[in-house]
Amino acid sequence: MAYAYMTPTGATGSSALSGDYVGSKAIDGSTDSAWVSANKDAGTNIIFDLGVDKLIDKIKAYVEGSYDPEVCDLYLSSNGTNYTLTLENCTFSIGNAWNEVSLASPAVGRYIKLIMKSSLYTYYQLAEFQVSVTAAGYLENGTCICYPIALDVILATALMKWTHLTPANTTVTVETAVNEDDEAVPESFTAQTSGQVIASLPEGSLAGHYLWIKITLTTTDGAVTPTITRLWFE
Ligand SMILES: [Ca+2]
Repeated sequence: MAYAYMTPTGATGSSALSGDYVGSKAIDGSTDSAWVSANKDAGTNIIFDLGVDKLIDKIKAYVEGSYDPEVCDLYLSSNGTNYTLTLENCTFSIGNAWNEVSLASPAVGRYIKLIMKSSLYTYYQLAEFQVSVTAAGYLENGTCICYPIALDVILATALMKWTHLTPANTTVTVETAVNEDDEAVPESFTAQTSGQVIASLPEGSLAGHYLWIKITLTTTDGAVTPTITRLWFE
């Protein structure tokens, strides 16, 4: 999983002290130029555009020492309209140096809105802003639990099999559970091996018992996901 810092492709401040301090000054590659807001009015913000959705794990900002510490809330959006509060009280506490701030966990967004909350100076300021990203594709681990299947003698003796595709940094886990309630998801599942009989079979009669299958797809790479291509009994 390769995260790398990128400079956003666009930056728009909700206000600017003058034409010399517009939002784009925060992404022009120079720490000598900066976005500076016209005031410290509530809601003052700067919105960065990454061009496309990215999986974001960190940001870093360069602020002047006289503004340090500068505190803001970080919001993410994929469409530029609906924003989600992702990190509260994001603090840039090192003036005249890069401040790196990690998100609690990687999150997806194209637009990053920083709503400024406090600074030591009369205005808000950002000299440069970068975002640590990787491709946004398959973002989270996922679990699917199938609708329960009524157990019978044939199912109990059949071999449970599946085929899957697991690119690097991905895994597929299949587990089974058996209970006597076709509406209550079992609390615990047992690891299942392809080509084996159902691992979680109870002792004795199978009448009134139900089989549940839980599949977990795991990826630590934002760009690829594993796939279950087929699952069957024979
Ligand atoms: Ca700059």
